[in-house]
Amino acid sequence: MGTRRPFAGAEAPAGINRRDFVKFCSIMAASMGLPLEMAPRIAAAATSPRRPSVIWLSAQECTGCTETLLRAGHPTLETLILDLISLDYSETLNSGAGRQAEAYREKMIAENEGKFVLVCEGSFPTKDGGVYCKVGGRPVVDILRETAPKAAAVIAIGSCASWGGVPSADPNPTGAVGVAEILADSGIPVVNIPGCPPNPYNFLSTVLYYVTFKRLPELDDKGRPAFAYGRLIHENCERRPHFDAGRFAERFGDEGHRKGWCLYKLGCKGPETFNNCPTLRFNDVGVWPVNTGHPCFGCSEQGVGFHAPLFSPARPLYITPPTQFAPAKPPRGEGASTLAAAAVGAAVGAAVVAAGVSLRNTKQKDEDEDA
Ligand code: FSX
Ligand code: SF4
Ligand code: F3S
Repeated sequence: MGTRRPFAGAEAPAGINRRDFVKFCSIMAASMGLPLEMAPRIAAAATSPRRPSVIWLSAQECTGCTETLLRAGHPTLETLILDLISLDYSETLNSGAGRQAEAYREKMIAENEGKFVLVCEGSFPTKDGGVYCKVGGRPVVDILRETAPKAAAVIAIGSCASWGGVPSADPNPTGAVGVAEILADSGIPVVNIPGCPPNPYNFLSTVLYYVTFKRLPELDDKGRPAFAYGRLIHENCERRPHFDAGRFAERFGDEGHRKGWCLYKLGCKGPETFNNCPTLRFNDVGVWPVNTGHPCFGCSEQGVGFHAPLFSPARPLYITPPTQFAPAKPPRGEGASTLAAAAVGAAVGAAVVAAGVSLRNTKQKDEDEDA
């Protein structure tokens, strides 16, 4: 009797070869923290002809979130997104416009009530009755309020939709807030996928999880999928050994910067930002802000990106042991002195952080006293 192949029956979507598809589903299972045995279930769900209807609302944003999904360097992503869901309304991608598009949105919502996924991109203005962002002549915030209760799930994509993002930066002239704040009294749960833009794979994994298991993934206390936002950037950063050894770039272009040392003193917010950028990376070529030489500015963290000054020291939330270590065996000739320096350096790193925190606290105290 022959054994059934685990991926039997799950044909790869058109345009993707089967080997790539099987590999992709295995990577997705791993990135969601699931055992590899789940990969065939994910493959079956991803290729099911029953695709969830998605209504995609756009409010105050730059369209970067849509762009990051659809202009991905790897064709698999775009193909899978559009194969996985039935995108029934999206202002960026609609072929119709005006009254025709609005009428189609209402029709799709009525036909799929209780079953569609509402994806929101951008922040929602609340000042002056929400007049600062209108769609079809109506404040988009009103469209959100009437649509969300009819959806099966609500996903806020990007930092703008999660907690206001760019449009909510001081002085926040439109009273921009995220979806969860608008729906706070409704009891409707909102999944936040923050980032400006977010990593498209974090969105794809969340949707894949939903279509595979018919429920939302585990969320943290800020509504983010725990599998993607469970760790501080600082915990997985490849520059972390330099932080622990007390080696910091002091200025852009100085020797430390050129040598790839830690960017903490240039304002890196990795120690207070939860995201998987160092492990997932972007654009299929392994880049992320810190490995291009730019400090993380906390684009995905509530109250950090677009709110904290760019070059001010981060408030390290906690100091954990690094997940990546400097080589235990020092390079030839450096011997014990390197290890001793590393031990001293770890203390230096902690001291620098403590100094940064106390600097911040003093500054805050001064501001409080001035207020
Ligand atoms: Fe905001 Fe997304 Fe940044 Fe832009 O739409 S999260 S400004 S990448 O586009 O909402
Ligand atoms: Fe990496 Fe920034 Fe942490 Fe330095 S402070 S180790 S650059 S995340
Ligand atoms: Fe944003 Fe920082 Fe990642 S700036 S993209 S959260 S490294």
